[in-house]
Amino acid sequence: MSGKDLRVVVIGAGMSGILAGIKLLEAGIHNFTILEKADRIGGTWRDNTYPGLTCDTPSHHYTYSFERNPDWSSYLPPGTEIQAYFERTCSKYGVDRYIRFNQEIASARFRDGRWHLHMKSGAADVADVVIAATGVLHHPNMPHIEGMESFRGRLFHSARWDHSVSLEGKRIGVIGNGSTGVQIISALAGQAQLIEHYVRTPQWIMPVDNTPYSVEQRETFRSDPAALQAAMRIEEFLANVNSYTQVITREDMEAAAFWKASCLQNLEQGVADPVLREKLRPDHEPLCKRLIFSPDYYQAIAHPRAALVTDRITRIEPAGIRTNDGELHELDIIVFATGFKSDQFMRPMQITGQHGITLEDLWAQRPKAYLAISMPGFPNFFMLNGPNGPVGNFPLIDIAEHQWHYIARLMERLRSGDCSEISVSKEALEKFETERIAAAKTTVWFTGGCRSWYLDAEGIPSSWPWDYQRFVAEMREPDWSAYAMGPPGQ
Ligand code: NA7
Repeated sequence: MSGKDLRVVVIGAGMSGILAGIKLLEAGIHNFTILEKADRIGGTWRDNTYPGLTCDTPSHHYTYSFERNPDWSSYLPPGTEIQAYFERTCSKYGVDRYIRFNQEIASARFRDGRWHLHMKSGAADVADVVIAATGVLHHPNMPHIEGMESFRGRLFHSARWDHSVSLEGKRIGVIGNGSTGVQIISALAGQAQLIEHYVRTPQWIMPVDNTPYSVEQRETFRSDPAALQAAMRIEEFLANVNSYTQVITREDMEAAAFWKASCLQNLEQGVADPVLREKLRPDHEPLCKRLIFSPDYYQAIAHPRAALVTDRITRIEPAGIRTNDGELHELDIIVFATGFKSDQFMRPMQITGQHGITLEDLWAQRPKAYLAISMPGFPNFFMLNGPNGPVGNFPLIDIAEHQWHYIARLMERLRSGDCSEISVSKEALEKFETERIAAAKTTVWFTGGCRSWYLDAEGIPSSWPWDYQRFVAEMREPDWSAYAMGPPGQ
């Protein structure tokens, strides 16, 4: 890219925002700032510090393609290693100099051809291009349970873990059994005096071998890129990410049978107690919810000082949780592993585009963006991992890299002076949304008989509903006929 000196603001210094910084520098764009509301980089890996935190996609795939990491300690590495990877990479590529911390944006308004940003700190900025890299699972979902304010012990969300609280000798209740709840139970069973797992909907659990890589293995990955590539192919095969996506999008019955059989065998063989096994048996199709990979949850929940609670929570009382069988479960700590509001993205930021259109107007029914990247009336405002973006179980880091390539092509038009403003047309977004929703209704997220964070308020899956190959092809080059462009720039 060369030409007009664009001023770019990136929102967020998590995985996608750091990627944007690296790629801007690579393209010779130095006139940019990354605005980060917290005081550290890392996004989800900064916010989540709960015991047992790991990635749920294979480690060697959870890196930027240009910065592989031979040193991961295991197949599903702990969160601290991932946070360290991003900190290291951010500073290695010189991106840290471009980040301004403690700058939460209150509003962004498009006026006279540029974006005017106002921070809660009172600071302001003006940009030609805004890249929102604000993350998908970022806003904790804290359901209100009657009486929760009255609890005498400590109560917090998994993404706001209170490390000042000692777990020793404590009775801990964990609500929720997504990847987070399962990882916490696996880590704490046997450590606490008692750990109770409150499960509303049993989940399918895929077994995974998470044996640490040996020193020799890591040395080989370091010295021999071909060995690392080979390990990645094995990881890919084990995680079967491609077949996973095919099941979701194409109702590939053979692949579906593989996933179902593996999870079922894990349940049958992994849980000896028949009563516990039946309580843990899901009533929906595997993959309807994001599949959980765990090497040890079934052992953990069978621990003598662990308990599965499937009775409904009726209320929280000063001493603990009351369930609908009338029992009071006395607890010292309650952890809400209740997931995230996956429809928030840049909100609560007030974003106003052309002719006074606001993000709330455009997203009144549901968050939407053409290819998860561009919105009509919001010129030169592009998103990484925007609405309806996740592709099957593919690591979001890989998705962001493809999206960046596409955004860079849009920015080239601005930089060359071909046009001064670029955003998808209303018609192109509507056509895209109609096709996306129709395809989404054929996926297992919709047909599989469950609710999950993949579904929006109307029950429509908020994901890329086609296969990975189509996603990659779409990201190669914009279909320029989908875009409305302002007059040539100077
Ligand atoms: P998830 O996967 O959204 O899981 C949230 C869990 O919390 C799930 O088991 C929910 O049960 C449960 N939940 C939510 N609200 C309630 C209430 N009110 N009462 C009882 N239980 C509740 O979030 P995670 O943090 O585990 O994982 C998010 C992603 O991060 C994951 O997919 C990976 O990609 C990494 P439900 O199933 O709705 O009955």
